[in-house]
This record gives sequence, structure tokens and C-alpha cells, in this order.
Amino acid sequence: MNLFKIIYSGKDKYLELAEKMVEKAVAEKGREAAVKFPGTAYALPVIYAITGEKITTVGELEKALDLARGFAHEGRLLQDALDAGTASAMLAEIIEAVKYTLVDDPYRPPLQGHLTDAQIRAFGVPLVTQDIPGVAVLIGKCQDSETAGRIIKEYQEKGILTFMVGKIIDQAIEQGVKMGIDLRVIPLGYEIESVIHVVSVAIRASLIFGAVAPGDFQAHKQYTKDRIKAFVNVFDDWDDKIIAAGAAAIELGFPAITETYINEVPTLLLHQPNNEKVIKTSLEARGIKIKVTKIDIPVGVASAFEGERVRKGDMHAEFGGTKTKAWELVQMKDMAEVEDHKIELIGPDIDSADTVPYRLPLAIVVDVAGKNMQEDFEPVLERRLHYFMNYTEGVMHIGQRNIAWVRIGKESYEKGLRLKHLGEVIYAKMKDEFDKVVDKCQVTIYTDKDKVEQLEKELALPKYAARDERLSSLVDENVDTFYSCTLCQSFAPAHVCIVTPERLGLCGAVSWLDAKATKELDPTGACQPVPKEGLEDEQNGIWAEVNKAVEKASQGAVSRVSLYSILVDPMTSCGCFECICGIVPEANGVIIVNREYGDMTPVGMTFGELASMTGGGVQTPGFMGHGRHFIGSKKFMSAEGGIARIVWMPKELKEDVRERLDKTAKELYGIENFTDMICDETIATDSEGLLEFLEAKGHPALQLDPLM
Ligand code: SF4
Ligand code: CU1
Ligand code: NI
Repeated sequence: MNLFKIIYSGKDKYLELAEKMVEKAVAEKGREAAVKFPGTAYALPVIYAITGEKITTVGELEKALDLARGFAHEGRLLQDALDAGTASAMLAEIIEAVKYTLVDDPYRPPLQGHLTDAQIRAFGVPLVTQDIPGVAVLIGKCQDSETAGRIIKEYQEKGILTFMVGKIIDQAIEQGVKMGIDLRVIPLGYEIESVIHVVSVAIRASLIFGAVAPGDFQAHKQYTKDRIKAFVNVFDDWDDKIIAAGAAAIELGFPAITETYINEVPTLLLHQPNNEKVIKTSLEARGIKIKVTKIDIPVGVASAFEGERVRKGDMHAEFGGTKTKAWELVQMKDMAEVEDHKIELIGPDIDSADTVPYRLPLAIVVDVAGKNMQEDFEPVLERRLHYFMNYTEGVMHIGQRNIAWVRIGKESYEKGLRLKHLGEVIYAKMKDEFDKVVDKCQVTIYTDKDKVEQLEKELALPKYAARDERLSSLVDENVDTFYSCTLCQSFAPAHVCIVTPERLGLCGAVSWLDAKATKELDPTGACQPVPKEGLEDEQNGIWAEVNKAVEKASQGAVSRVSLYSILVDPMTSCGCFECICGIVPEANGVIIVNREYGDMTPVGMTFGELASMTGGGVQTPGFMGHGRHFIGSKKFMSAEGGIARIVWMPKELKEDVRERLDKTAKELYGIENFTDMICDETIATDSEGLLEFLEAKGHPALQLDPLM
């Protein structure tokens, strides 16, 4: 079989279909009709990245066809064949774009189709932390459903983000594989063209995080090859279109592993007929190493289970919520006080009653000891409890401290999961993630009502209060060290966050205490101390040492950064920010939009469009990515007047930050209920309505100096 012939023939089939689809779109919708995928600021992203052309109308699709044709010259070299693969990708994107033009939602659950920019941005943190160590694209149909189910499940347990195209989706459904974006098992669609939606994810990572210029295809290929750890598995049922898509993947640096022998190209196209070995072959081909902590409990423990929900009807036991008390605490102890790996349950377990759902009070107390442990790290470790429990199959954890809420599903209970196993998970994960500071760890789980209540009063509440006290005294003025974080450089090579007590990392996941702990855990790692020295500009928050650190960590890309301004040398963004703020000159303030909000804002841009204004470690005055928690900070654009500049936020975000924001506004300006003066989408999404509202409320931004 001639591999090149197969690819060219596949490409021809895409071309034929794409031409037909475009014709159909012209006939049904007319050349002026808009063409777009939902929730992206990058038009047809693959074509945009490859050619620099933004295709936005049906008429322009004809131009896109020409662009794709131009890529596909038939020749004898591997590169010619790979170009035909690239052309196939562009044509597949045209076909998919027409689907979205002809009907509103061509993909219905469980099928995913296109992913939005926001969904891609949300993958940023788990990708950089290696929570998601790689990306698998499974195409075709396995020999049997059991094999498909087993392979998918194994990828899931390894944390691999798994996309499926073709009949394997039905096999997964048949096997009861739970799927969805949150579970990191994503069925794209049945037709091979739908594979473009994962190519689009890789390409947009390059546009968003890498800030690679549209049209510089060489640079995009380099980015995806170096930074996106993806690979393709083609199962039995292949045809030439699938192989042409595989060629497109290979061109991006993603190896394809086929079950049927087609041909082999060292490191790029591999043949693995044995289904038992396909995972190993794939991970090796892409150089993906998986760190596994084997935890001996009856259910799986994997980051991919994090998004799993336990619904009321599927629930065996419940703790907290509104029904019972539930709290958790990590506390530092002396070495002699901790017996390593002691796990104790005080009170009834979840199999001692026959009323289901079974409701109990719960307290989880984790004692840790270690030479390098510090009291400051307690909350850092404690916050991980949420993740450790969520990673456990069939366990859902919400909240923290004494507003914890835990559910255990029936299925996992029936597999044998009991409370002690939660202790095992916590123990194993603490020792694994925090090995440099935790030498010994013991876990005590209380379900005895009196004990839970008594210890809450005597132990937990005083501890929480002391921590809050410590946190409120933790202001930038009171420390002599900030931290740099460069974790995101694996995707945004020039980006550096400077983390201060009052300004957390823009991903929302790294506070000053987290950074301090990270430095202790990994002394030469992503978080490095930056001495707060050489003050150059007090108002904007510019220090010579900070500049030096940023210049070094960004390899010279950025040499001057302010910590308190969004106009003067603002901090850069990588792409995974929780929120973005952008100025509205006519309102003399800024709007803030969170990633979850998908609709229009008063600046005439969606989150995705605003977000595309910044990213990849570039400074863009007037636009800045930041964490949710930064919104209530006294340092939030304090150079420009502070939080009084906030004029609009989505309602959900307002409610989330209300308490802290109101408190800060009271302290800074003596304003009560400041959050109520901020407009939201239920009031206005245009600048006229916004201004009207601000005037009616007497919003303080209107009295401040002109922003520009
Ligand atoms: Fe990335 Fe900044 Fe968060 Fe570090 S603090 S993980 S660099 S966004
Ligand atoms: Cu990031
Ligand atoms: Ni980012």
C-alpha cells in the first residue's frame, strides 16, 4: 500500500465534500451569511493560524477552499504528503464550519464538536501542573467494546485528556464510560471531519498561550510539536480520510499509532497491532511519563475523576451540605506526636445503617510533621484535600474548612469504598505531593456527632480564626519577599507571574503562601523568591529587583513590570487567567469578565474576544488577566484609583466576590454595599445602559480623574 497515495486520495475526498458543503451553504444561506464557531475569537482557527486569513462569511469560504487547494500539490516527498494532510485539516475545518452555519447546534450531547476558547483556557493549569500529562485522540472502532472501554478507562486513570472520533464513541457508551469535558473523556463526533475540533484545540493553544502570529505556520508547528503532548490512535476501522487526518496530526508533531499495518515512519507513524500495548507504545512515542501513586483502595484515584458529580439519586452517603456538620483541618505537629500512616475512624462507618442515603457528621483531621514543615503551609496542604477527595472515583467534595460537603456514590460503595479509604487517599497524596515537607502523616476521621461538634469548637474554629488573622496581616507592605511563578512557561514561554500577598497568580491557583510552599517543595522549581528591593515607583508598584527577576525569567522579553497598574507596564498574561479586565474609557473605569461568562459585555466583546487581546506573555496596557480573588484586593489597579474603577461584572462574579469587595470599598472609600453600584448583564450589556446605571447609582468612577 502506498502511504502517499492514501493521503492524497483522502485529501481529494475532503476536497470533494468541502466543495459540496460550501456550495450548499451558498445556496441556502447566501455569500453574506456569517460563518463562525461558537465562543472563539480566532475565526476558523486552523485556517487562521496556517494562513493568517480570518474567514468570517460563506463567501470567504470559497477563498478558504482555494487556500487549501494551494497547499496540496501532489509530489513524491514526505513533506508533500504532509502538506496534503494540512490541506485535509483546512478542508475538514471548512466542512465543520458549514455544519455550524447550516444549523445552530450540529452536535448534541454527549457529542462535543467544537470547544470554546474558554474551555481551552481552563485546561491551562492542569496542563502545566501535569495533572493532564498528555492528550490522546482515538479514532475508529475497536475490535470490541470491552477493549475500547478498557483503553479509554486506562487513559482516563492516567489523567490523559482523551478525545474520541467515530464508532468508538458508541463502544464507550455501551461500556458505560462516563464522559464529558469535566471528565476529560470527550466524544467529538462520528464523522472523521470532527477530528478538526481537537486540532483546533492544539492550534489555539499556540495562538492563545504561545502568542504565535497567525500565518506563521512554521512557528505554530514548532509550538505544537514542542509543547502539546498529543498523539493519535487509529483503530481497526480506517480509511484514506482517516490517514490523511493522521498526516495532518504528524505535521503538527503528533505521532499516529495504527492498529492495522499501513506503513511505518520512524517516531511518527507506528504500527501496534496489539491492543494491550497501544497505550504504552503511544506514551513512549510522545515521551509522556506518568507519575502514579498506587493507592490500594477498591476504586480508582485519578485527576480525571475530579469533575465527576455524585447526584442525589446515585448517592449512598452524604456529609455536610445543609444536613450535617462537616469540616476538615490540616495541622502541623511535632514529629513525636504523629504516627506515620495511622488512619483511624472514630464513629460509625457508612455501612452501619440501612437507610440510604446515609447522612453523618464528618470531621477530617490530618496531622502532619516534618523538618521543613511550616505553619504557613497548613492552609496550602488543607486546600488539596478538596482535590484528593474529588480524585477518588465516586467521591464528590465541595467547599472547604467547615463548609465542606462530601458525597459518596452507590457504585463506589458497592465496590467496597469505606471512610478509611478516604484516609488512605489523603495519606498517600500528602506524602506524594508534599514529600519535601511532610515526613509523617496521620489521618483521623470522626463521624461521632459529639466529637465532631466538640472538636470543631475547640480545635477547628480557633485554628481557622488564627489563620484569617495571619492572612489579613499579610499585605505587600509587611513582607520583604515576593515570588515569581513560571509554571505556565511550558505553554506561554515568555510569561512570568509576580505573586504578592495581595495579588495572587492570574490562574487563581497560586497565592503568596502557595508560592512560598512551592519554593520549599522544589527549591529550583517554578516559584522563586524575589526580594522587594529597589523601589522605583511607589504608585505603580515598580521595584528594580522585580524588573530584574522578570527580565531574567522571561529571557529578556519583558524588562519592566508594575504590580499595581493596568496602564503602565502591566503584568503579562499567559492565557489561563480566571478573569480579564479591560478599560471602558466612556465609563472611566474597567469591566471584569470571568471565563465562565459567555455572553456580550458593554465593551462589545465577549470574554473570549477580550482575552484574545492579551496573552502569551505580552504586555497589553488596558487589558489584564487576573485571578478572581484579586478583585477584592486593595492593590487591584490601585495606581489608577483601585476597585472604584470597576463598573461592570457578570452577576455570578459579583455575588462571588461581594463580601470582600464591599469590605475593601468600605475601608478604602467609606462606601457601603459597593457591589450594588456595579452594573451586570441583567441590567445592561451596552455602554449606554451601563452609563445610565452608573449615573443613577452615583458610581465613584465617574468622579475620578480621566482614565485616559
Ligand atoms: Fe501560571 Fe501565573 Fe498561575 Fe504560575 S501563578 S501557574 S505562572 S498563571
Ligand atoms: Cu497560566
Ligand atoms: Ni494562563
